[in-house]
Amino acid sequence: MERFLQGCRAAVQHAEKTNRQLHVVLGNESCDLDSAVSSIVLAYYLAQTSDARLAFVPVLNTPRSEFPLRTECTFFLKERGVPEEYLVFRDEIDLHALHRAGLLSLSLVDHNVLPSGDVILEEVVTEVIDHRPLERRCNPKCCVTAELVGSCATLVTEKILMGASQILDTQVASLLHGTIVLDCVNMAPEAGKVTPKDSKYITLLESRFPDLPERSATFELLQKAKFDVSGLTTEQMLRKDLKVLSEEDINLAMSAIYVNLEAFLQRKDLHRDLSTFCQRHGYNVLVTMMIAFSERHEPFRQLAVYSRDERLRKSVCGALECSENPELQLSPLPSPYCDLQAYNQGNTFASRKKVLPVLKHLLSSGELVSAMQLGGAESSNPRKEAHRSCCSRTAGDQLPEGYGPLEEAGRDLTEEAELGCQGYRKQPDDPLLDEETPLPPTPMNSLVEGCPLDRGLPKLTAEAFLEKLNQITVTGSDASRTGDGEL
Ligand SMILES: [Mn+2]
Repeated sequence: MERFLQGCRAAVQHAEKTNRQLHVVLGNESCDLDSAVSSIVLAYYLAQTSDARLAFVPVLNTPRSEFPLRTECTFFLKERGVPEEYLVFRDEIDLHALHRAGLLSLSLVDHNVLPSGDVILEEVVTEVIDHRPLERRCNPKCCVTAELVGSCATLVTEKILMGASQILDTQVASLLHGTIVLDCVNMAPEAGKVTPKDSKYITLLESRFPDLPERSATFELLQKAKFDVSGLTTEQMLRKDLKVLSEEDINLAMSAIYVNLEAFLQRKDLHRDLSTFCQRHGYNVLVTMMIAFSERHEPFRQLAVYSRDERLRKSVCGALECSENPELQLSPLPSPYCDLQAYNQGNTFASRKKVLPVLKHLLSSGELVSAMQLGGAESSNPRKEAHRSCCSRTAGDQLPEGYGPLEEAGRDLTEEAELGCQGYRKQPDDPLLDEETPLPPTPMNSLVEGCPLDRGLPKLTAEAFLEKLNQITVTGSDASRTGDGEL
């Protein structure tokens, strides 16, 4: 596998010089574990079973700099001996230039429609393997495998076992195995993800490779890695699970973080990082919800409201303190910074999903806008002016769909409709996008505006997933207990 991946990097570097045809296996832009493993393993399989004149290259469909946010991917690939430095990321290969040079063909895995920026590449797609509902037009030149199973890795496993099962070794089998276990929530039927085909192929893998790590242990480790933000910078931590509400010139960001407030406040250079983060992205207020677990594995929540603008901060704090639906039962906690207000949230059931509408309501009431205007009228502080012009720049919705920094990427029409908030944006490539749906959706930015699915896709977040896990715990399922215990 290592040698194969090294060869891929070389093939990409020399493609235009050598005029060698590249066949790229591309996952979806969320670059979750399913996409990453499906593209690596399928390319590996194709390289060993197809025309040697072609170079088969797995491409992880995210810039390399974004990859650390996919903590379950970085953890699992490292654990299974796939060196990150050998992988090819989307910003390391110019697919459009290769296409123009007539050197490109594509397999799509874990998605079946290219995002708007890549639509031109559709004419060289020769194969699709996906486990979402098909949204693509029929093209006789393209071979489509689409089945609504729990994991795309199941379909890749099937293809290999049917085609050339001898290429499977323990490493390749364990990559597929772990991915299926994670996507199918440890094969627990209560979670509603696993299908008979997933079970069939995971059992087949286990019978051929009896030394594979045990399912539950793998699931626990992956689940833990997914929420493990300890290796991330503060900026990455804040971006990993972020929602942004906008109204006029005001951008209010709310981030969910799986550490406790104490650990968060103790992070090195936290105050500088918060300030830089808000300035860089034009956020006037940043609300952070910390979710952690007590020794008895009970979840608890804490809130931090950060803003350099005192009026805005006080408005937001006031709205949260006075909220009746839901009542948050906030009690102030000591904070080392005067522009950061910290709280313990007594009502542990009020998830971020429930707190967001409170903030949205505050935004649409115009209170924040007038608070900011008042502030602006009083001072002509150049720093504030710089901050404000930065805000209006990023507040615009005219960004090219699916491009630019994460928090500026395409808008999630589902949540926007749900919250009724104009300007509400969500990352289309939320690493946890897949978690809750019975059928995994195509990445948001693949959806054309006005598509019937725009409003129909369920809302998915790490928290919603957590809530679901907690619910399952009540019914006493094994799978959920492991998940819950680890979080
Ligand atoms: Mn998938």
